[in-house]
Amino acid sequence: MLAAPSTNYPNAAVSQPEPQQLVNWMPQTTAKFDYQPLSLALMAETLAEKDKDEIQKIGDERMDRDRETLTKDQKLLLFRNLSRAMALDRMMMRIIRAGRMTGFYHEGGLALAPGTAAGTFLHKDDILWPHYRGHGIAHTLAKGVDVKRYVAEHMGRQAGCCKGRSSYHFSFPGDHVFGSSGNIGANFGVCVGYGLAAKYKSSGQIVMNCSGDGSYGEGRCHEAMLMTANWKLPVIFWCEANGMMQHTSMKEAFPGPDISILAAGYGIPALIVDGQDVFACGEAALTALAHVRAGGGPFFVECKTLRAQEHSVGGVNYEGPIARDPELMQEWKANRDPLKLAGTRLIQEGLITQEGIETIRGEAELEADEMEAFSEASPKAMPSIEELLSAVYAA
Ligand SMILES: Cc1ncc(C[n+]2csc(CCOP(=O)(O)OP(=O)(O)O)c2C)c(N)n1
Repeated sequence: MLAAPSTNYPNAAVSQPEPQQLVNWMPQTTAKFDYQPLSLALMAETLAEKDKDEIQKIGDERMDRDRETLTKDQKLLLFRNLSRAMALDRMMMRIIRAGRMTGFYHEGGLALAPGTAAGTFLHKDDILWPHYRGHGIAHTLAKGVDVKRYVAEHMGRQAGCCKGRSSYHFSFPGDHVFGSSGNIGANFGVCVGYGLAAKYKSSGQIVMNCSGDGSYGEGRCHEAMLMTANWKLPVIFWCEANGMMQHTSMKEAFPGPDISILAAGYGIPALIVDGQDVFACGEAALTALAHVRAGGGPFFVECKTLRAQEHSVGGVNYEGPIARDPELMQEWKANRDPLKLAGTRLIQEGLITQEGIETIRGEAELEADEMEAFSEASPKAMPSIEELLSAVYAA
């Protein structure tokens, strides 16, 4: 019988490499890819064609269906929901800048088309975990949830959906909307559970599991992809890829331009779409939903989008130690605004007039103003210690 080692690392003195050796041993993955500058790598139409084709081929081979297309009504609905989401995002920015919000705000800005598309075609019973950018408002309101209590929550009011105690760590259990966690990647494990429960109960529910590209640096994403693929769970991996995670760019953190390549390893079909094009995102959502509803197992959608401002309001807009180019951000705002792009398309296709667009936008602004007034009218939450403790489930 072998003698038990005296320590956990009996040969520690001889086998532990020096830090320098470790660095040399690591595969130099980032050197394998010739990255374009961030601004170009992010835009779907300027993706390295080889990678884009490769991903689409992988997806198409594993899909037993054609991609879905949108009807006129579906396009108009997407446009309306995007208008609402962007109006609400602007209102949230006004509130936080005026010092009337409790906690943080992670501006949605130009990145709200993917979330809008993710929520718009879900059924009421489907489960949604929104991405936290724009605090999930685009996804949540597009699913049909009345989000005024969520606005009140941000303002620390009694009418808030969690009685004004949570800032943006909300949930709407009755609407099957869960999230968000301060722990990036928390969505993965939980969404496997929702998917397993849905399959076990044959409930017909689909899980829309949204998160940023940064969350795919978490090991949990691999477990989630493996389990959902192996058990053919009804889960959509909806990745809102803005190329940044706080102050680190994805080109520093990921060895290739497309996160969705990860799905190939698990046999999960994947689509890459331009996240500034709400209609492309909508088609991807419909395709993913059709695949999953037909029992095809999980599906992966990568929406290439943009973060044209700092990570959260009041922070710095840096990539590593270097400020991100303000002119580039302005250029994106001028040329890559998803609402302007969608409006132009609708007019070109003869689906709406300029007047019609103005009406929808006006209604969206009004709705945002009403939500602000509703929140403002509610008393500030001043819970007693006993009330606070009643909401603590673990310590
Ligand atoms: C486990 C974990 N690691 C790090 C953080 C700090 N953090 C908060 S947001 C964020 C960036 C996430 O990037 P991404 O998921 O791509 O979303 P984005 O903000 O770009 O929309 C990081 C690293 C965290 N909250 N949780």
